[in-house]
Amino acid sequence: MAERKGEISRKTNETSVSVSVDIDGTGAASISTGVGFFDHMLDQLSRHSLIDMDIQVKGDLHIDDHHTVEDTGIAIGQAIAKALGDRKGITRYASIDLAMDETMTKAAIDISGRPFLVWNVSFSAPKIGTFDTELVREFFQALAQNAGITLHVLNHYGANNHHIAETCFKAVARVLRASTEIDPRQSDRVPSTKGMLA
Ligand SMILES: [Mn+2]
Repeated sequence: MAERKGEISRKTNETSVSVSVDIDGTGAASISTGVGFFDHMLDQLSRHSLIDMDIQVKGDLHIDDHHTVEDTGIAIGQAIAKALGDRKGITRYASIDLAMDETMTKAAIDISGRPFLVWNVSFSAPKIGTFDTELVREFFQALAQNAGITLHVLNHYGANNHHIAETCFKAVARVLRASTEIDPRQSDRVPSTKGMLA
């Protein structure tokens, strides 16, 4: 099978982002965004998707974390889209209900080529440490848009905001893993009656 790797470098007046991914990796991560909590979440994304991720970001953190988080999501999304190429052979659909202590979060994915995010998650506090909780959605919006995936995330319940955020990243990681896995029963064709997904 051809390698499924993607590399994106993106530079604006607000951020400088370089991302490389290997879909068929082991979850090896080298991540530095300058935002501690975000690094912790991206580490989960890599570890539980088994997608190797090298993510190096320098952003305008003197303003806030917004541009850094959004632009990292854009670059990861673009890198994944590039790595998936024509999406031939992929499983395409996956969903999971992921538990972590008192929290339960569902993620459902369609590697459709059609970007869409349905976000049904709320936080009881505006911050986790110094991290703005509203940026969790911003990240997944940028990811879904740029990867060309339909992504639904629903928090069923939970009390701790760190857990709620972390279950979102872990659940999306697991559905990314399952949906990008090659389906041995149709490994040489695109899983769509349209004949294309890209
Ligand atoms: Mn944690």
